[in-house]
Amino acid sequence: MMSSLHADKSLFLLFLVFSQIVFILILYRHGASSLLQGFLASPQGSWDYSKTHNVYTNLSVFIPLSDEKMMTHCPLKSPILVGPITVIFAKLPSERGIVKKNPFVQSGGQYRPPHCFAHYKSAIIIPHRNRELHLRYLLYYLHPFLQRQQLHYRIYVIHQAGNGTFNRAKLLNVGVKEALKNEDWDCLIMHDVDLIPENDYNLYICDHRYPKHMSSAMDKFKYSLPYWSYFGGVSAVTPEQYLRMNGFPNTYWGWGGEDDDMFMRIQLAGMTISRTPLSLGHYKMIPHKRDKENQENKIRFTLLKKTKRTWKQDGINSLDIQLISVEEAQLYTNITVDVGGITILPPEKSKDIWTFL
Ligand code: UD2
Ligand code: MN
Repeated sequence: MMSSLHADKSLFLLFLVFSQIVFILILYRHGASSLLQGFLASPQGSWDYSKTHNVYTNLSVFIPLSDEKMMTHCPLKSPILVGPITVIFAKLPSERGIVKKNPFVQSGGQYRPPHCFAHYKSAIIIPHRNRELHLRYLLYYLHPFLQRQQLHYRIYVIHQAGNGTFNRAKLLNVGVKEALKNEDWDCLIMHDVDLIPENDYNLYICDHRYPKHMSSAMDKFKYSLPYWSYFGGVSAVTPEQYLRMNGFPNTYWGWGGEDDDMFMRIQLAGMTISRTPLSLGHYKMIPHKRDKENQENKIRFTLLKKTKRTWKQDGINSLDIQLISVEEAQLYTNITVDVGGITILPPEKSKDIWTFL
């Protein structure tokens, strides 16, 4: 009897040691925040997108506390997440309508849960020009989406002034710099204006190990990755990760390449990326044509070949812009900036405006 008890005890101890080793290995390989994300994002694995919920579901349960001293931290797992969201682009909501539906959003598009202290502070940074309708849809969907995650957040729209060639990555650099003047954000989320998240378990928080690619499964790519190093669409970096990779390149004018450069500089800075699982990273892109002043960047492959040599000089440490205005609109902070570039009219194609560095 005694010896079998003894054997049981040793077996149990062995089991404990073994499970601890497994736990440490998982932590080492996947990091605490992905464990947390895994814990929060139940049910794990696959999601059923044939059953979806209205994006404004459950928000009325958040009521401000009459006595702020009674306020405690929000629970780690928001109890009102719903999973798949109904995303349709039929009737365009009015700006006033969106404001009415989001009574707790403060001037500048900022929100803090009115009933508890948020665990995370995220800045959403949107490069923008002449996509007002896309912006309206995004604001309609994103505000309630983020509120259900119980985040402290603020939406920044970085508007490129003039009609020179678009420069997405440079606008993102401006957004990060300006956002960090407001608040010590835990997480900086780079967000295309035309991408709508389809699952609110896709948390808008950073992975503290590595920059995180969030739009891993988009309808335009049939909900799969277009290529393994893809980093376009929506991504999240901590301020530390951002500084470590010297921000984003300023030298990509027009469409394409800047996202691959971001991926490359992450590796060059000794990091790698993490990625939201495909079943969770579902996004719909509002269908659109290529914008007139966002011509394909034909020299992007030449630039990418040079990144290894240029990333330490070209980035947040070399950002050169003229800030035109910072305004607090009702649903977002509107930053307008002149990102430079030279605009010339080629003689034979005088209707096309070309910009280059
Ligand atoms: C892809 C990537 C995008 C970026 C781009 C190449 C996806 C979903 N996204 O977008 O992250 O890497 O390729 O540069 O694959 N924008 C304006 N006004 C303009 C032009 C662009 O607001 O005139 C902004 C807007 O936020 C837009 C983003 O820049 O979502 C990317 O431009 P796009 O949507 O024309 O390019 P797309 O869909 O191929
Ligand atoms: Mn797009």
